[in-house]
Amino acid sequence: MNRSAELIHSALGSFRIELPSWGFADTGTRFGKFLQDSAASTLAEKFADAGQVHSFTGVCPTLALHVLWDLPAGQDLREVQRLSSQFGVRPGSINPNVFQEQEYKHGSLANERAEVRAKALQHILESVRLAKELGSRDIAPWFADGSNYPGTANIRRRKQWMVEGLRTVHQALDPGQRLLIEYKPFEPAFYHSDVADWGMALLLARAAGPQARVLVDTGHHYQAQNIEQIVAWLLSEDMLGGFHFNDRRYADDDLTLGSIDPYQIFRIFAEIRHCEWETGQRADIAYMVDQSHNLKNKIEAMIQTVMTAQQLYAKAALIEHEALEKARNDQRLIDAENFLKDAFETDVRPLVREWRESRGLAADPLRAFRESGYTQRTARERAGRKKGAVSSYA
Ligand code: RM4
Ligand code: MN
Ligand code: MN
Repeated sequence: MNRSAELIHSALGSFRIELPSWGFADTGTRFGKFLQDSAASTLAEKFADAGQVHSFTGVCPTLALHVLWDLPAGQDLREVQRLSSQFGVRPGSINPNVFQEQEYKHGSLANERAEVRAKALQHILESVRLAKELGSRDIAPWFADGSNYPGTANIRRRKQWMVEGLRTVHQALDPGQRLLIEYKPFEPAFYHSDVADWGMALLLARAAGPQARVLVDTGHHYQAQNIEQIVAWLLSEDMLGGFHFNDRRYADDDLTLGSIDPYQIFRIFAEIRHCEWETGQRADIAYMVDQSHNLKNKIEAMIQTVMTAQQLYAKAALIEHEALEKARNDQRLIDAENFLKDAFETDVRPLVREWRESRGLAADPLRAFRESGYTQRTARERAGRKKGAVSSYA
């Protein structure tokens, strides 16, 4: 095997990507949903669809679950375990939902009303319990908390409530578990968001306790923000817990990873790989997709995303770190930059295909999935049942 093949095989060998259960259901924009006959509407269907992505790509062994949508009160967890073994996909991160119910109009853990804060806290604690029972490591809350008009919120007081809530959640964690704190600058709140950026998430994670980390959703940044610098800083603070992968043109668009700016994702991977090269250790980062495909076939879009992530990760694996570091130290700017560009511009697809074949996987997972006829079959089986029954954010 030549050096490039070795680098790519070893990088892809340990690169796993979690899938979001909500990416298989009918979701939409705030203007409406476009329904697909083959979309999943039950937890069993979501596990089945995720199982398809995993069986064709071989790298997606876990499924992120949203508590309200997937694990409503009374859900028999043995049934979840049964689906998990039937479809070969384990429950992944547990995502509390403290943004959908009426009470959360003015926020959850940062709400002015003690009874709403208590309700949100109970829900997140229940999520921790579910995670323990399902053997999930990460609890990943995202907070819609914020306000729409200047002067209407005591920002410092709300920050303190957020700290108090997260500390209590942290106390409930088992030793191996982690609390991942996701940030987002705006939407649904349009004046201030209580957890608006990585600095706020970092401070909250630090205040919560040693098992808390920051979660970076690639779509949750302002235009032109240097996400790889954020990643580098979080890595250097040992505070990067995980990613939600997607792409964006304008805001939190949930477009397919790499569809708009593949170099951005590559640069993120380049920072991670460089840090791993320096420390000689794999960074403990949970990679996950957070995309809802309103127009594309959901399973195909998920496979396309996984293939894109693998290609960009494989490109980053080709970076010559030692030579790059030397060029940096010698201030040879063009050489240093070209170490990135050369890796990025390499067509890694033949080597990625070769890696798949060496694992007994389909060389082209998208094509293999299409040829399986799964979409046509599920469209027939699932069409006609009550649509829109599944709750979602659309
Ligand atoms: C948010 C955020 C969360 C996701 C919700 C549905 O914008 O990305 O991770 O759980 O959407
Ligand atoms: Mn997200
Ligand atoms: Mn989002």
